[in-house]
Amino acid sequence: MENISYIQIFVFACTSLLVTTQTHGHPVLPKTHAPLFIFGDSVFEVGNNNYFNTSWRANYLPYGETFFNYPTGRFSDGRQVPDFIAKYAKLPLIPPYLQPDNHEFSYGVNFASAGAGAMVQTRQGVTIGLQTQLSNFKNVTKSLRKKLGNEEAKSLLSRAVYFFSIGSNDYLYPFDTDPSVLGNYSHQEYVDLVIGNITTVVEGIYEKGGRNFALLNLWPIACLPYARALNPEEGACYDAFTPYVKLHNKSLLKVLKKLEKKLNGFRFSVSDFNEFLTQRMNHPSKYGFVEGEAACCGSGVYGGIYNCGGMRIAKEYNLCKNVSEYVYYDSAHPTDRVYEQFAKEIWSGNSITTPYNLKGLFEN
Ligand SMILES: *[C@@H]1O[C@H](CO)[C@@H](O)[C@H](O)[C@H]1NC(C)=O
Ligand SMILES: *[C@@H]1O[C@H](CO)[C@@H](O)[C@H](O)[C@H]1NC(C)=O
Ligand SMILES: *[C@@H]1O[C@H](CO)[C@@H](O)[C@H](O)[C@H]1NC(C)=O
Ligand SMILES: *[C@@H]1O[C@H](CO)[C@@H](O)[C@H](O)[C@H]1NC(C)=O
Ligand SMILES: *[C@@H]1O[C@H](CO)[C@@H](O)[C@H](O)[C@H]1NC(C)=O
Ligand SMILES: CC(=O)N[C@H]1CO[C@H](CO)[C@@H](O)[C@@H]1O
Repeated sequence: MENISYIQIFVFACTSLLVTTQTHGHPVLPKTHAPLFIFGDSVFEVGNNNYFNTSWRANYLPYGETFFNYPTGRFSDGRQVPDFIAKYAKLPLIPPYLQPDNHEFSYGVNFASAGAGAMVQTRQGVTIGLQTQLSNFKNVTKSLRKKLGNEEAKSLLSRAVYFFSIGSNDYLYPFDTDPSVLGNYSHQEYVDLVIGNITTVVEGIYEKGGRNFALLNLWPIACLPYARALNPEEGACYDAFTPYVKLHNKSLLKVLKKLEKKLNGFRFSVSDFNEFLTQRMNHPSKYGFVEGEAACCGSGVYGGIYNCGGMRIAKEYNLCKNVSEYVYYDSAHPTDRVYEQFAKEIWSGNSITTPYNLKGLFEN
């Protein structure tokens, strides 16, 4: 296991070396390549949480079993969506911001942290919230300016794509801890706080020169295996989440259209992760899956108890025989195979992605 990670680091270091020596005639990427900066939660996490004290980690087996062959910290049996998008954009694998040996930011970097929300109080202290991810990004822009000079850094940041998966934890967290918090707000008021905080971060990146933003809308969190287990009526979708998801998805699109009008050069893409997953959950066989609702790895009804790997709640857990048959890997996260289908669709398709697909955002 150790060997594999060293080899990966070595390959990455060599790739960086080749690019920094491109004047010697070995360019790996054209000078005008667009980097990928990644923000968000466990859907996009690639290992930041391995570097601070938190139980919100996936750096133990069986996570990573089908692709990397070791647990990288990704909440998946293999890759995450940004891994596929980086590949399609001909970028190297984008490392986590906190990886200590990484000083190469010109292909982008991944700030995402499992458990994170847009609001500061969402799982504060055990995750890197979105506002802190913005501070970390600002720090990266500083080191890019130092390394490349102001002009080239500015150009790089304006070509870059900023990719977000955020919001679900802002709604899940109060249900985990103290649902009465939500009682003080109407659905729309609470959604407005979440969307307001996402907007602040998008605008903060725009101020630093970012122009191309890709966001996922909220997925059907009411029907996650995890939410089904949370439901007092065990096994049914937890419908208390649904109004938030509907309003969030509506408001997100609205606010991005507003920003497009207000901010010169602002371009965006919203991908309907909700519709994509709902289709696969309801009609798994149509998309090559066998099981759309239960998790491959976990325990209890629908595998909804969040203990894949046996490091949380209870040691005993079940692992399915053939992960390719499953839409959900653990109680709250899809499989590598689902992510690959999704990444392909949002990269070059136009059925669930609007107004640009990811390829369109990269071509600028
Ligand atoms: C990590 O956090 C846990 C839970 O808060 C605490 O019990 C433990 O002492 C911490 N470990 C370190 C090394 O700080
Ligand atoms: C900012 O970036 C520098 C250089 O990459 C790093 O040494 C420092 O720890 C970073 N600071 C924060 C607050 O992340
Ligand atoms: C709801 O609001 C009231 C009045 O502002 C406050 O006292 C209370 O702590 C809030 N409840 C929660 C759970 O946040
Ligand atoms: C962001 O969330 C905080 C609560 O964490 C809230 O007080 C604030 O108003 C929100 N910001 C916006 C712009 O909505
Ligand atoms: C695993 O499931 C996939 C998808 O249903 C199927 O194509 C494959 O043949 C299965 N593999 C095994 C070893 O059964
Ligand atoms: C605009 C958008 O994508 N809306 C979706 C948000 O999620 C709900 C499900 O709760 C879908 O019905 C909407 O299509």
